[in-house]
Amino acid sequence: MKKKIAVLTGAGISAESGLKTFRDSDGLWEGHDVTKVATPEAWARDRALVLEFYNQRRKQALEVKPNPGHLALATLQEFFEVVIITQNIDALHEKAGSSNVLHLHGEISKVRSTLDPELIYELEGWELKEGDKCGKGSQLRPHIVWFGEPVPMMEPAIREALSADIFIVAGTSLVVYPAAGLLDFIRPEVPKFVVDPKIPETATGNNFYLYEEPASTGLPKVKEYLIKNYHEQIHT
Ligand code: BV8
Repeated sequence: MKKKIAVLTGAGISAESGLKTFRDSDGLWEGHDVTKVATPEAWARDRALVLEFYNQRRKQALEVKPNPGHLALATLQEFFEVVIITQNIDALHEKAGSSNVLHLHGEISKVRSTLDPELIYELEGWELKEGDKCGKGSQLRPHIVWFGEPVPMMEPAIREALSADIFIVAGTSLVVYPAAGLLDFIRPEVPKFVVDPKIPETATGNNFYLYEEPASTGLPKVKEYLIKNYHEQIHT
């Protein structure tokens, strides 16, 4: 029976692929505070600005490649059952080969009806425009969880955290809730690993194995450590 690894990732794991993080110095989008643009109020007040914000990010997300951090997590699937719970809206985990990815905050390549939230489409290309409508004739919006909106994937994510034998946190400042609250559902006996050049407050003094370094070097080390210490070699 393969041990189960749950991984919580954030913007930091995509940083070395070229996608900006939210809270590092230059911030995500020059001059705009994400928590002001990624909201239903902004969508109601200035739809063109919000569409442009996501069109720019979608264009970038379509061009970037996974880095050794994403690839190390994909390789772990050969030795363990792995579920990736990501706050990221890019598809770099999937491009790296991870087959069980749960997007807490939505996906940049998807759009949905503003009339019927069940109507979700894969967007062709990078541009969603004013006037692009769903099958029922209402404007399409990014299939993204904005600040102030509920996180429907939190339930399944909690179930995954509760049943994990090993937990890895990589590239997240653990500032955004309820995502960061996932840590409260890890069983006490479960070994926890964190990979981040600036270990987040929540992970210090909370008996994490600390890898104070970027994802591209830290996650391959965690992968090696887990295979050596937690993968039963099936002696044929
Ligand atoms: C909700 C999609 C209620 C958008 C996102 C006051 C206090 C506490 C909470 C709140 C508060 N006021 C409001 C809230 C709630 C709010 C929240 O948490 N706000 C924060 C800002 C305080 N949360 C919400 O609004 C959520 N909804 O609560 O709804 C509700 C319930 C029922 C009914 C109605 C309403 C919704 C939150 C989801 C928002 N959407 N994303 C988009 O992407 O455009 S969140 C956004 O932040 C991204 O998803 C991102 O992933 C996420 C978290 O950021 P991180 O991923 O952690 O990125 P960050 O830059 O912060 O950190 C990067 C880390 O990487 C750093 O640690 C850095 O050191 C590290 N790093 C850098 N380089 C590397 C690296 N690591 C490894 N390798 C490297 N090379």
